[in-house]
Amino acid sequence: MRYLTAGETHGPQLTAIIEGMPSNLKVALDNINFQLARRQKGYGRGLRMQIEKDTAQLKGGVRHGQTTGAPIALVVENNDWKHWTKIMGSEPVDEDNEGRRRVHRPRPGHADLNGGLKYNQKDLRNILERSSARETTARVAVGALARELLAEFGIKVAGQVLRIGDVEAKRSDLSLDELIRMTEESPVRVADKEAEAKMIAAIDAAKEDGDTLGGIVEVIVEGVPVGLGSHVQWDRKLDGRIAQAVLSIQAFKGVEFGIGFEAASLRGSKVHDEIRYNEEKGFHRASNRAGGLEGGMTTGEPVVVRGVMKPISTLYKALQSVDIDTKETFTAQVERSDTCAVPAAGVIMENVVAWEIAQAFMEKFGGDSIEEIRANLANYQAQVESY
Ligand code: EPS
Repeated sequence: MRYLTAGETHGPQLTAIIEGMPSNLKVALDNINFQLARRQKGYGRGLRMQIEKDTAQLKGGVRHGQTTGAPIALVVENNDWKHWTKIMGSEPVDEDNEGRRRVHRPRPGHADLNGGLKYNQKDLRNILERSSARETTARVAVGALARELLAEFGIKVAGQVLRIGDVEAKRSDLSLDELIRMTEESPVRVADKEAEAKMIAAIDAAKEDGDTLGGIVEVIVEGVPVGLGSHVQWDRKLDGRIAQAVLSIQAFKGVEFGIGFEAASLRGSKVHDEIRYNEEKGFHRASNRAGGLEGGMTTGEPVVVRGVMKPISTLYKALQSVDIDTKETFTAQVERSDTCAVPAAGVIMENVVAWEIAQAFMEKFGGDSIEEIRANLANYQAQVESY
């Protein structure tokens, strides 16, 4: 399976084409829209989220609520487009710099300057419009489709925020369903109520100071069969592929699995997961410090992956930069921005991880229809059980 997205943050719409989804998968638009709505929530978002009410439209590949096996075309319109039709239209315009909303002052921390240099663009809007995290709307919609596929085979995805700024949440040993229930109710997607209040206060304080906050989010995938991904070639290792997907989310700077970076300071005896066997569970692990992946393959334990998001780069408390026309130093002016998008980033991460798992699942059990995949999976499960 593969997909591409297109579209600008203030353009008419975001578009995704998804190739390789099997036929006969039930697709409920409500489930896609539910994921889109989750991405728009979260304490600390700015004014743009009051303008957008993201809803997906399926323009190909789905008929009468089921996939046909044809490429799926998916569209999410930007409500803000009506304010930008001239500025962002595809037709030539006579407007001056101001009319075009030309950007010549690159914002530190964004793609503006290196993108402008690379693509030889003197209007940095041509970079920022596409580098914007608005693009994640399309990726969440694609991930929502992947979740439908995974759900068909009992695979569940959940996420939680573990840190915002200097406030850390306590990790709990809630069941996945309980974790989903708790985080869904929380404005910062955290299960630890004490940390929740402190996180909200930290976001308020950063906003007051014209500053922004980053954090850490965790995604857990349960029900994944053993053996997705492969040790035999570097680009088939599933942990590497998930890491790439996570780091491709705007503003993400780090990724870890299981105990992750903590492994650097522990002895091997405190890091590796001992192997056990019993009739009921078959082969399994005594612990899951590896985060569900060894040798680039799933172990059958839950996949546990965390991502680090840096604070949003657009600050009201402006940073210094250099004008590309005059080469003079200036202090950036900001019209609107989010203070903290970590809760939303958690939703995005759930959905990009879901896609990677679904893609590896399709490589292993791939068939053209859900029925064919079901038979392939059952055959493999029987092989694993009798091993
Ligand atoms: C973003 C800047 C803001 C965010 C936007 C991402 O948009 P604007 O410049 O229009 O105020 O609101 O996020 C979204 C629109 C979204 O849907 O998440 C940026 O520069 O990346």
